[in-house]
Amino acid sequence: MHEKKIFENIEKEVDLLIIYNKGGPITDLSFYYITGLVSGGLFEGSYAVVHPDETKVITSLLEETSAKKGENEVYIFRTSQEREELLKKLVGSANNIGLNFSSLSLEDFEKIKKILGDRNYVNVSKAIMNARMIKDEYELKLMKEAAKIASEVADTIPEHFKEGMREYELAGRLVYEMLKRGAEDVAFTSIVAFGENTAEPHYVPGERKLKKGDFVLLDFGAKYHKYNSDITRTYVFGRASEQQKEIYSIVLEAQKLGISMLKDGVHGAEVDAKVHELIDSTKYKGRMTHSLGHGLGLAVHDHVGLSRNFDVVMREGMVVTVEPGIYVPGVGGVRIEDDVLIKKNGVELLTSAKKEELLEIS
Ligand SMILES: [Mn+2]
Repeated sequence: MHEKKIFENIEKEVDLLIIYNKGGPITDLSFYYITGLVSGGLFEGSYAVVHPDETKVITSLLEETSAKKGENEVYIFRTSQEREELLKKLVGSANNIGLNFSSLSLEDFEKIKKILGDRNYVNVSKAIMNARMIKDEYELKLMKEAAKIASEVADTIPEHFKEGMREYELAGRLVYEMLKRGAEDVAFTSIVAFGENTAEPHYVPGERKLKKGDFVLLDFGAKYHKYNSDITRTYVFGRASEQQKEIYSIVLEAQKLGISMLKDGVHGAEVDAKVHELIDSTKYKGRMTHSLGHGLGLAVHDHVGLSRNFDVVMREGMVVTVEPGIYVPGVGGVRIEDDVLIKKNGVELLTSAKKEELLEIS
């Protein structure tokens, strides 16, 4: 589906690409990207043989129906020997073979070499990622749906806050509410933190019970046709203290600053630095302990986004998260996260849940 775009990004001489999708835990998401097979099917142990103008898929009998829903030529194998023969046949005499070494194990590379013999193997992972970073209309349609599901859940989930409920209980509700709205899966393990636990940016939900005056931090996302959304909202159960309101308003201001700076051509590192500067100018200096955001797409952390450690120039069609936070150990933390599409002169917000004031849920 994106063959031409990928080949345009390849700098060396390459005749064709072989994408091998072993399946969990070494799933190659680029297999779905290139074949466009995003609406069902796992395609474990499948190959895509990619030319600038077409892709051929080698997959097993059990994926036949799913594979034939796509626009690729499909070849079915019944045994691993048949799979090897098909690969050999479809590759033919091509000598310069592009491989995606960011998602190919050494073992599977050795296997390909054994099947095809001595040829010129070229790493094309960067070219694939450069193509994946710029989303097209079809991808954006799926990402907008994933974002819409997450936004609706963020707006309605407070109805389910109950004194004494445990974090994992609310996490279960989050998952249910996303799937109920058409998500095929969650994008990642949801972060549900109450009270002092909100100070841990990557907290995993546990037994902590909800009590009055707690911060409630929810970081979650929906997966829709293999594309992800990622949203964070922070609420207070009961009445908010002055300090809670203060932290929230600084984080909101920081997020607005970040979003207002983003457009085609801007350096991600600069945006991240400015947002950290704002937070460091308050009494919460040093309390934003992570980068401002990451690229989003088929992977939740698709590519580097807004980070001082690795600069990425924003380009029209990129989708990044903007998620500043302040974390005070022993007290709690606030993070506000939205997914934004970079445009020529600004951004379009994909997530839309309310955030203008700290919601006090009673
Ligand atoms: Mn995120």
